[in-house]
Parts: sequence; C-alpha cells; structure tokens
Amino acid sequence: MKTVLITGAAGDVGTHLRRELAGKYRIRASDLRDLKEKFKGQRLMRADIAKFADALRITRGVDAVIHLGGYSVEGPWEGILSANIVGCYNVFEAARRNGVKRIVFPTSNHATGFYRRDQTIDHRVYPRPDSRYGVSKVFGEALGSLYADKYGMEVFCMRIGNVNPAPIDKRRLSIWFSPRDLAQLVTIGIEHPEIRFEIVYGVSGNTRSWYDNSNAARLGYRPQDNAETFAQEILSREKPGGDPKAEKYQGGVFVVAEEIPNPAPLPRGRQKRRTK
Ligand code: 15L
Repeated sequence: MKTVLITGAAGDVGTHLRRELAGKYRIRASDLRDLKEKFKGQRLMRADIAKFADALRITRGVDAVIHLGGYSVEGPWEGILSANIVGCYNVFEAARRNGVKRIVFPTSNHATGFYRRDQTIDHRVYPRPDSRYGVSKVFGEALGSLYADKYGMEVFCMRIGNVNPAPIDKRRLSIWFSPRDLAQLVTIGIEHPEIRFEIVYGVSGNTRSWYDNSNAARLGYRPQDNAETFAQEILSREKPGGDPKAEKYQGGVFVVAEEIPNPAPLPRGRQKRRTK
C-alpha cells in the first residue's frame, strides 16, 4: 500500500479526501491545526510548511504528496506569501530532496478566475488569476512545471472548483466537485503511469461547466456527479443582484474582494504581522 502525505489535511478538502481515501492508502496527515475528524490508521504530523525543516520531515519516506496546505481564499499578502509561496516551494523542494517523485497539486479555479462566465476554457489557456490567492496558485503550477522539466518529477495540477457534498449557489453549479469525484481524480493523479506535468480541472461532470476538461478525460477521469441534480433547488433560492463584476467572471467575488474570511488561520506569532 502506498504512503501518501496530505498537507493541509485538517481543512475541508483534506477532510473529505481523508475520508474518501481511507483504507486505500496509508495516509500521513499533516497540518498546523488539529484534525477535526479522525479516520482509522491516519495520524497527524503537525507541521508548518513555511519552515523548510518541517517540510523535509513530513515528506520523508512517502510515495506521493497531495499538497493542499496553505491559504485557501483571498487574504493579506503576508499570509499568502508565507503559506502559499514559501510553503509551496518548501514542499516541492523537500519532496525532491527526499526522492518523492509524484506530487498532486490542488490549484484552483481562481488561477483562471478572470475568464468570463460565457467562455469555455481548457487546460491550455494562459492563467488569469483573480486574486493574490489565485496568483499563488499560478506560482504553484509554474513551480510544478519547473520541477517536472528540470528534475523529472511527476506533477498533477488540479484546478479545483468547489468541493462540497452539494453545490451551494448558482456559481457553484458550474464548478462543483463532489467528494467522490475528487477522490477519483486524485487517485488518477497518484496512480496514472504517464504523468509528467498535467493540468486538469477539478470539477464534477456539471452541465453548466465553464471548462473543457478533456485532458482529465484523456487520463481516465469519468465523473459520477453533476450539479444539475441540485439546480432547481439552488436557483429557486438564489437572490437577484450581486456585484455585476463578480457575476460576469468565473471567479465570482474573488475578482472584487480584498479579503475573504480564511478558514486556515496563520500560525501563532505571525498573526500580528498581518497586513490589509
Ligand atoms: C477556492 O479555491 C477555495 O479554496 C474555496 O474555499 C472556494 O472559495 C472555492 O475556491 C470557490 O471558488 O468556490
């Protein structure tokens, strides 16, 4: 059985993934925080990926890394810089030094959030980040490309939409990613024998999708869920209005917001240095 490190394992996506992959892989769960939900055989390795020594410690002896750790929304530059730029670099570099070849990098729809909602984009479009957070995800994709080309690492980038048991609003009808589809795509990222560097969209088979996800299909992805099942219910409670710019672009409020409440707090001691 493969040993798989999940960074940011205490977050929502990490928790869904740990539940879905339990028993399939030996999961090493790493986070700054306590795990809200615990699953049999999964132990926490507490780490701050902004510290290189921690990144080296957690990546030792694993077969693959799923690097979820970091800021998961728009926020102050300092938090993004340390968790998503420095932290991401540390995880890639530590994995390389420890001889870990395979990295699954969950990037985000916010790497391309400034494409309009009337556009369909595929994995070859140039990035159009909608936030500092989106820029940090583009950085991670670029780093993955460098580590694949220069060091022969195998990097699978998933531009994730929104992971939830069900879509939560109209925008998410286009980008919803069910937990079981997430697990299927991540498994492809870990197991596919021919990954060098790939970008795919981490979304279910949604009728209203903004993505041509043919690259994921080429690698064997067959989503089982479609947000359309929930469309009537979601649309009936959707309130009209909203910021016209947010409504126009795929990234929604990320295209206008300077900060969105962050589910992953900064490590103690760094909080005072937050800037707005
Ligand atoms: C993301 O990238 C975030 O990590 C997540 O919290 C959601 O905000 C999601 O995008 C989204 O666009 O709904």
